[in-house]
Amino acid sequence: MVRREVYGIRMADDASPIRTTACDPSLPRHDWTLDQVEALFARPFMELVFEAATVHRRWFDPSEVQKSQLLSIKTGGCAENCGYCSQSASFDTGLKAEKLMDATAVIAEAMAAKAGGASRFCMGAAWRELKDRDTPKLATMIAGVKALGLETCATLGMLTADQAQQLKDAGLDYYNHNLDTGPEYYAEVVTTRTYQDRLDTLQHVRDAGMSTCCGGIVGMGESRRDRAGLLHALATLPEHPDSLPVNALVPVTGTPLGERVLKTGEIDPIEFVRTVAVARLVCPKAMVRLSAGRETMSPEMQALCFLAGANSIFVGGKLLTTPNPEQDEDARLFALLDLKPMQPLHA
Ligand code: SAM
Ligand code: DTB
Ligand code: SF4
Repeated sequence: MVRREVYGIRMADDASPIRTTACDPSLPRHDWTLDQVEALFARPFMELVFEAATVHRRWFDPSEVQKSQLLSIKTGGCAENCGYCSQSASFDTGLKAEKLMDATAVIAEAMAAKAGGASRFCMGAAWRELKDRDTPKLATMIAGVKALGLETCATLGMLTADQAQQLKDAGLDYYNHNLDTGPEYYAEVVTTRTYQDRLDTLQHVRDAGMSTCCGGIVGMGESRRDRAGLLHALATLPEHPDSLPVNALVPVTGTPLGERVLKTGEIDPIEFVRTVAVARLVCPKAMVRLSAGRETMSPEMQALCFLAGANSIFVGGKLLTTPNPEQDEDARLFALLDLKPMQPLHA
């Protein structure tokens, strides 16, 4: 029987579950099996990075990296118990809760972000779900940020179908809602909402015609199978995420998962790069964002991530509540690696 190799997985020509796209492994597929995704993780590292870099080049200019900037518009006091999060009211992390910012202050921050070189502005709120009473204020913020010529993104917890439509009508381009980890490990991370709750909000976002930003966190004590489970869940969504953030856990004192990692040590950096590479392979057209955790990554590590297919970062000295490399540091990184900022698609 004639056999061929796709990402090193030997396939029988006519019995292959991936036969429809096997001729061109850079084409998006939605029929990945968990075993296939795990097999990608097990590829020899150099092959994996080469394959991811090859697919990256099929869809993107590898010298371009998108810059997004985050702002916490409502900090702390969150009703969810995500075991990694500084903002959960369930853990004593020393963070002071603040109320929702005024639209004018948010728009001023967006202006500064644009002046600093960001092309997308993401507004984050420590909410379990959006409350209808806050929607008008958010609509004003979103419209104001959009009017600056920035792509708009928000992450506000769970949404109903109506709320998603209202945000879209206000000018919201992207909605961030992460699956965080694979379905098997999910209950170790959060118990106040289900995987299905997250999937439902993502469906409302897609139905409203917004682009999705959906990814997860690596280094929370999960297994490689769990990381494959996350990427399998993302790659088998009805539509692949438009943006796929890969966060490295920022260990926060006082959070259960942060405390555990502070004791046991962080994930092997090469395993993190593997996760970025597999994300690029299974969601080839997504913007793969090297998200939280860059503060402690060396330039060499970040270069490997860009080589493995990451093409987006958060810029500015702060993520939501934790530090991020300052502008001048990223300017040096871009110069060192001959990278240039990507122009916005939606603005
Ligand atoms: N409350 C909303 C929600 O959870 O969807 C929006 C804000 S929440 C902080 C956005 C995402 O940030 C989370 O889904 C998680 O993936 C990421 N995140 C939060 N804390 C983190 C940490 N300590 N390290 C890495 N990623 C983190
Ligand atoms: C995402 O995946 N990462 C960002 C954004 N989406 C909202 C948030 C990272 C937060 C890191 C921890 C903090 O600063 O509180
Ligand atoms: Fe709340 Fe979001 Fe933090 Fe979870 S990740 S505790 S939902 S702010």
